[in-house]
Amino acid sequence: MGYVLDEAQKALVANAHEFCEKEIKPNIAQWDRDGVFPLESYKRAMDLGFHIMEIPEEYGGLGLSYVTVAAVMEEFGKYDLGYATTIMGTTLSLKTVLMNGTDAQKQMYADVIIPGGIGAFALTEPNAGSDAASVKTKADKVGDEYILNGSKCFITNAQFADIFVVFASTDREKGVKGLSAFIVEADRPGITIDKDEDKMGIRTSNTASVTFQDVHIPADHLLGKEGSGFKYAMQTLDLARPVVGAAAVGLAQRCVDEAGTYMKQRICFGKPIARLQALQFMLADMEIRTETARQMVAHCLSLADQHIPYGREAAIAKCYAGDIAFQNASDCIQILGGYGYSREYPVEKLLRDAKVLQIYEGTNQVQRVVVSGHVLARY
Ligand code: COS
Repeated sequence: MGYVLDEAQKALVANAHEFCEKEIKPNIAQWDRDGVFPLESYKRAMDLGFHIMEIPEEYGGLGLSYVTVAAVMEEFGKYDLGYATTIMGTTLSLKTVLMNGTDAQKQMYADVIIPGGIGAFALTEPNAGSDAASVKTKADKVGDEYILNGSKCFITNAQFADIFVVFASTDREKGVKGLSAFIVEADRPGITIDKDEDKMGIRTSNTASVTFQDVHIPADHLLGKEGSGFKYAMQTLDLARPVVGAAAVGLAQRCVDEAGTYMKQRICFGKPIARLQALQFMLADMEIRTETARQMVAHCLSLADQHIPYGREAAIAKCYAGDIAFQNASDCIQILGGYGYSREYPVEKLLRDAKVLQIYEGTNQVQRVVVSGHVLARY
C-alpha cells in the first residue's frame, strides 16, 4: 500500500512480514517488559540481510532502492519500533560512510556490517542534541593519527556496536566548520560504554552513552574532508529521517489494525462498536493520516532514489509520520478504552514507543525549523 512495488519488492516485504510474525510477535511483550535487546533474534534478521539493503552490490550488499527499504521498515515498525530502530541505527551510521567515504572506507565498513556487525552513529552529546553544531568531542591530529576525547549520549546500539561513525571537532576555533566525521572501531582502547538508558518505549533498542579517552584512530579513518562533518551529519539525517518516517507509518498502521479488529469484536449497546459512527470517524481519520504519511515517505524516498533534492520532504515526512503515529496510538487506546490502557493489551506499548518518533533523529520542532527554512528561502 502506498508504494508501487514490483514482484521482487513485494516478496521482500512478505519475507519481512513472515520474519516479524515468527520472531517478534511471540516475544515482544516479554522483551518490552524486561527491556531485552534481542541479540540472537537480531542476528537471524541479519542472516536474511535486512541490515544491508542499502549497501551497494559492489561492496557486497543488496543495493536496494530507498523506496524498497522504506516498505520493509514499515513492516518492522508495525511489529516493534525498537527492533526497527536497531536496524536503522546501523544503517544511519552506514549512510554517512556510503555518502562520504572512499571506496576503501565503504568496503571496510561493509565488511564489518555484512557478516552481522552492528553500527552506531555518534553525534549527540549532553550539550549537543538539537544544537548538533555544539559538539565538544575533539579529535587532535598527531602524526598519522587522530586522538579522540569526549563523550556522547543517547547513542542507539552503543553497547552492542562493532563500529561507530563519530563526529568530533578537529578545530575548536572554527565551531560548526571545525567538525569532522570518523570511522571508529568499537574495540579501540579508551572506549567505554557508560550508561544504558532505561527508556519508556522502544525497549528492545539499546541506547547508551560512550566515552572516548585518548582513543587513537588512524588518519585514514577520517571521512571526507576535515571541517565538513556537520554537513555530512545533516545530509545523513536528511536521508535517514524518511526511513524513520516509514517505521512510524508501520506503527500508525498497526494502530489502525488493532482498533479496526477490536471494533468488530467488541459489543456495546447490543451491537459491535464498529457500528458507532463516532468511532468509525476516528478510525477513518487514523487511516487518512496513515495513508497520507505513507505517501509522503514514499514520495520523499523516490526523490532520493532519483538523486533529486529531498531535504524539505524528509523533514515533512519524518515530522508528520511521527506526529500521526503518536496521535493514532492515543486514539487506538481511546477506542479500546480500559483495555487499551491495560498492559494486558499491546496498544499502550504503541503509545510509549511512538513518543520517541517526535524526539529522535531530530525533534519534530527541529523538523519544523528545517521546513520553515525551506519555505522562507522562497521569499
Ligand atoms: N545538508 C547539507 N548542509 C546543511 C544541511 C543539510 N541538510 N543543513 C545545514 N547545512 C549546512 C548549512 O548550509 C551551513 O553551512 P554553510 O554555512 O556553509 O551554508 C551549516 O550546515 C550550518 O547550518 P545551520 O546554520 O542551518 O545550522 P544550525 O546550527 O542552525 O542547525 C539544525 C540546524 C537545528 C537543523 C541542525 O542542528 C539539526 O538538524 N539538529 C538536530 C540534530 C539531530 O537530528 N539530532 C538527532 C541525533 S542524531 S540520531
